[in-house]
Amino acid sequence: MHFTHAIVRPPAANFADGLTTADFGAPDVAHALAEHADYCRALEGCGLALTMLPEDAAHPDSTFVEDTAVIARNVAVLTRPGATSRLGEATAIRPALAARFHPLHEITAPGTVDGGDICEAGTHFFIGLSERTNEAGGRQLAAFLEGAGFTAELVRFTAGPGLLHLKSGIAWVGGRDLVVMRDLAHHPAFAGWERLVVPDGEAYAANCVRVNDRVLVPAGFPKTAALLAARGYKPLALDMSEFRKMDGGLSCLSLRF
Ligand code: CIR
Repeated sequence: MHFTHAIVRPPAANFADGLTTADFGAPDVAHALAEHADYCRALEGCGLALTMLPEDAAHPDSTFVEDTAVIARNVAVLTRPGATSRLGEATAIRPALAARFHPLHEITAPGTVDGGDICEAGTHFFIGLSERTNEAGGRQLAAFLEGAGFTAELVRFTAGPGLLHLKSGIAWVGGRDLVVMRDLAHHPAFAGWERLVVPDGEAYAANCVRVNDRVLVPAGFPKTAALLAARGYKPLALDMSEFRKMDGGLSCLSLRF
């Protein structure tokens, strides 16, 4: 897997009006912009060329671009986000995707999919069924992926605090290696995979992202960084404090391809 591009969108001034279940207080937008800029620099440092979309105050959660599409090599699917306030984000990002991907598939009603529920693991896809991604949406997505030569499976899990999306609790980092939060470690879908279980107190760090030769990890979770390093990966820590306040993690801030 080698990425050359990413699409990002900085948080808008009303970022704090987005959806959240976290109990860490309101985000500071100036701080969030600084963290976003560091994130962008990190992606560039990994060799990615960035497409920076403009801030979109019509959608306070729009910095979490990952939820609006699923992109895998030769297939791109515009999602239909599961939260009503986020539905328009797919429409807003469509031109940027349509300019690059032909065909651009899309999830249609009654299906809903948030990209954060979709975990690519090499040629296999775990499609989490959450409060945002429903079975109709999951099946539509699986059909697009299978049509492009991938395998896919629906993964039912219990979403809850700290586990908004499947990828809030799991990340594929390479080969057969999955980073998982303890609550998901024994889920039958992941049997047969090598599970690197995030140490107690560091569940948020399960949302890490392999980007070429680095693994982006949230700063402040040193045991997870050490776990990855011991396995031969090269972790790169990034501050995520303001995005965490809005239930966001590292993967949500970009669409990588
Ligand atoms: C939401 O609730 O939709 C946003 N506040 C957070 C979305 C995070 N996205 C992701 O994990 N892929």
